[in-house]
Amino acid sequence: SGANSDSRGALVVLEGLDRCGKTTQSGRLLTYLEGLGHPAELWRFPDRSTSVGQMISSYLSNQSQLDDHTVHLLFSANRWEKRSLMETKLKSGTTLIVDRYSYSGVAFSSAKGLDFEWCKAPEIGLLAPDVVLYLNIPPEKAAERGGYGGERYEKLEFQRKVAQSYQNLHDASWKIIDASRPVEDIEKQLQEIVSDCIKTCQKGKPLSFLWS
Ligand code: Z5A
Repeated sequence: SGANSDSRGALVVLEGLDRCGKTTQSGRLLTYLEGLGHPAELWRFPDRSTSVGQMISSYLSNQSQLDDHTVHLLFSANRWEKRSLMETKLKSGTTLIVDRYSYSGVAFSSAKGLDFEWCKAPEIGLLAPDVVLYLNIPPEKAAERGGYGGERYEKLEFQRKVAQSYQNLHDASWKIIDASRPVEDIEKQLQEIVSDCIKTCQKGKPLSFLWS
């Protein structure tokens, strides 16, 4: 199936509230794809390994204070610094499973009260995901899972606002997944969706850009 010269890997994004299960499911998806012999990598944003990522990390763990607009632009810059590598990987046939992306950027910052369109603007021109797997869970239920840690956004009232902001971001690339179910049920559903998505990309579906 790699015969098509426009064949490429898929850009698969997982989104959702804190504790919705993204980390669990993205790891399982990677294992699944590796088992099929399909080239795949697991990425996550923020990517705390870069210097921009370290500024974000220190902010999230309450070790530094930053203006809300500033931190929004840092999160965006953290995606821009990975953009060309992302394109290279996809074009070389590697599927990227990405734990959080631009939707987190807009959902969390607009939940703080920043203007929605202002929040979307710095994301324009980043690669658009082929599919967004939104792990849907009531904020109360997510909070029950092992409890929240000490990071800045891990508070129930704030997560409720984030859930509302996410609602304004749904588009045709989104699949709403019931994330309250057992891990294995969700895993199975994601495998089916991602397999279909990969096939479409192997057939030469062109890359597209946010916000399309
Ligand atoms: N942020 C932002 O503001 N702007 C941006 O542009 C970006 C991010 C990219 C850090 O993200 C913060 O940055 C984040 C958004 C903001 N703040 N919040 N909230 P992060 O990625 O470092 O942190 P996180 O996304 O919140 O990760 P997490 O806490 O690791 O949650 P998770 O990955 O969704 O869940 P999990 O680790 O897979 O599962 C949580 C627990 O539930 C764990 O004990 C599991 O065993 C359990 N679990 C998982 N699935 C199930 C099911 N199905 N049933 C029962 N229990 C389950």
